[in-house]
Amino acid sequence: MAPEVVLLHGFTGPTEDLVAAVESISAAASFRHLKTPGGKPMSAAMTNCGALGWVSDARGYRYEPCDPLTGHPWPAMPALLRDLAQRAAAAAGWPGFDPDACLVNRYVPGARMGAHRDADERDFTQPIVSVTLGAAAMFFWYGARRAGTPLKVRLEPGDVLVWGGAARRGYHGVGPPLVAEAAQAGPLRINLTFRKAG
Ligand SMILES: O=C(O)CCC(=O)C(=O)O
Ligand SMILES: [Mn+2]
Repeated sequence: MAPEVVLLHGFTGPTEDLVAAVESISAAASFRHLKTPGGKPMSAAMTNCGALGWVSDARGYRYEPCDPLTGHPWPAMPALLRDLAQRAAAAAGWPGFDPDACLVNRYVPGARMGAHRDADERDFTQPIVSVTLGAAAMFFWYGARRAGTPLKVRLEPGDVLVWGGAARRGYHGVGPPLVAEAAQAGPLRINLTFRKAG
């Protein structure tokens, strides 16, 4: 898509088992609408699995080992998901990826994520691996600056997008689920992003 931003079209194969894994994660750590440090609720609902989970509240953005809603550790990262992330990273040119965090975003019709960069992790030598399930959406890649006309790509369920190296801190965002075209999959889009956070 851009230097060091690699689209692996259809990489996951059938997605039913991945969706079932997400359901087991959200049964233990439910989807919630986090607030930005400024107090605005985010339109995507989210949860986490893995040793660390990303949270946002009035104290800022950070990773936490426990779910603030329950006080319990985040659900473990299912082997199916970890393995998928490792294979995708290797296929995109980053062998040896060992994610310790997986953010799970859920987008209902109209929900989106504005331009931002993933910058709360410690290790920027490791890539981001992003998996689309459910419905398709347009993904926007801005690159080094949050300005100008982004590159656009339509992410289909089963697609995996990997970015790393000089692109690791690139600005990106995503539009709402493409509902009209998602009759088969239902209107929800689920996105998994795997990171080496700690
Ligand atoms: O849903 C997406 O495709 C992007 C999600 C994302 O950028 C994030 O969780 O930081
Ligand atoms: Mn992001």
